[in-house]
Amino acid sequence: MATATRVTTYTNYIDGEWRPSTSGQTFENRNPANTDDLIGIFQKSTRADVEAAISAAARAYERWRLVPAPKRAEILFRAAQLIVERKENLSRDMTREMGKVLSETRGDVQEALDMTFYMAGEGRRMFGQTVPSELPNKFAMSVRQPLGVSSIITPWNFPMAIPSWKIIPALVCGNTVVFKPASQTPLSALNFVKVLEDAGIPRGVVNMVTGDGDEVGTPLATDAQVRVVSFTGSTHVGRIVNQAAAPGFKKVHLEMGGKNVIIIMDDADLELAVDGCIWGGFGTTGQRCTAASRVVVHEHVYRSFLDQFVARAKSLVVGDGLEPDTQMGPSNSENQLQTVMEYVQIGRDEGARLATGGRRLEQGEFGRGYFHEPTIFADVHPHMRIAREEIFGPVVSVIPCKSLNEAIDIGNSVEYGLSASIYTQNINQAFAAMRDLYTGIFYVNAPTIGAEVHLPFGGTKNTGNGHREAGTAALDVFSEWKSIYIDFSGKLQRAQIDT
Ligand code: UN1
Repeated sequence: MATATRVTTYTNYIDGEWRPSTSGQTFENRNPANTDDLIGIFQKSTRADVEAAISAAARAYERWRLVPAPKRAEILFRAAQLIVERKENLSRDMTREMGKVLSETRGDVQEALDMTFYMAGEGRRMFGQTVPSELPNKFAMSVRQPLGVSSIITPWNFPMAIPSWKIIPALVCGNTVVFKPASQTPLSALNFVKVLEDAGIPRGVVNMVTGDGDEVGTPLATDAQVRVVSFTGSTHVGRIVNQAAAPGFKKVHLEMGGKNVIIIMDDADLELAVDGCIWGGFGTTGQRCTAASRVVVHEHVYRSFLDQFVARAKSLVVGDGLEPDTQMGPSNSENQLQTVMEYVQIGRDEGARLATGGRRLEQGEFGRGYFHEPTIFADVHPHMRIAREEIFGPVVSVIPCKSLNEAIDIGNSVEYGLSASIYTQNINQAFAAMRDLYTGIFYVNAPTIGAEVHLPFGGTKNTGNGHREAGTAALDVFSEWKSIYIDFSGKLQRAQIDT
């Protein structure tokens, strides 16, 4: 683990060995709350490194697929126990490299832990189907089969949770893995791989290669030996991954952008709704694909809601996520912060009313990191770019509405469909919104964030491509069905023949 006094150079993990890249080149990983803090040096890998990792995974697959699923699961169970032991250090490393506050990085590690225990349990289930055959003395069933080498490409906002949602189900199903983490959070990725190594994952079953999207990501999407690609990131990059993988007919699972709405009706518990909007909008500095970046409020309670929401946003303590009082950390990078600042300008130019925030924080300690004020635009019109495009930062658009139907139309008016929520005391309104908001996740009287690992996670429209991760849906991504017919009649029985 990196310490403040000694900077470690970390390597790739290929075929059970920690190896430097053949490029001889590296990149730096710095703390977004304090860029003077150099966390570590990581490998800038090449296509050759990725190919070595894919070949190792392909070789290991021939052994790993034959290990009984409950035995694979025992290793995962040990991994989960190691995460329990290491949780505090893993969380601290994650806050240092990603920026979100310690209570949230503990939550991120907890999600990885939950997923690992959960999937360890699936090793003893992994249910298939048995159905009656249409012929006598014949048995029919289908079983899950692994697919082979799985490419796992993950973002920086959930540096351990998201890799775990992909890698752990891939492994329990019997696949092997080549993992490319985001270049902003390679230490958390490496910490996770180390857990798997220490738990006894056989060599070649999990491989990790760090580096650029183009150089490392492209072969992961195109190499003939890869059978599954699971990607979480922007819709723009997801489309590139999807197109690159298409000629090889790989199974592609994509989890992309969001522009999630919270609807607040005139009978809502406003205090609860304000709490939800603060957490949903500014938790993780707004850098969740589930973030509540739009709040649509009934005109009868609009003023009152807005006053309370703005007051609460103003009172949020921004700072280094390792400080116990901090409630909101920095943006993850200068680039990300620039995007936030561009959208603030776009919102102003479009005529939205800046109700609070809107500035980069640069005074004193803030000057060393990528900090921005929690920002609320009021009186936003649904056609404005700030109400339609994913910002991935601490910027929330508040939009007035006159009815539930109008709120649902606004909710559905964006290209994304990940998560949505309604605050109301009226069960009829709650159910109507649940049915009619076209998203993969829906909440009643809770914000748009906070999905649990044993339910399917994913979205509609340009958020995804029809698959879901987490829950047993994850098994569907990382396995395919084999249907088996066993004829014990001792004679030729011909199906689909009229007699
Ligand atoms: C993401 O932002 O990509 O539901 C994942 C949530 C978290 C996961 C978010 N459990 O907000």
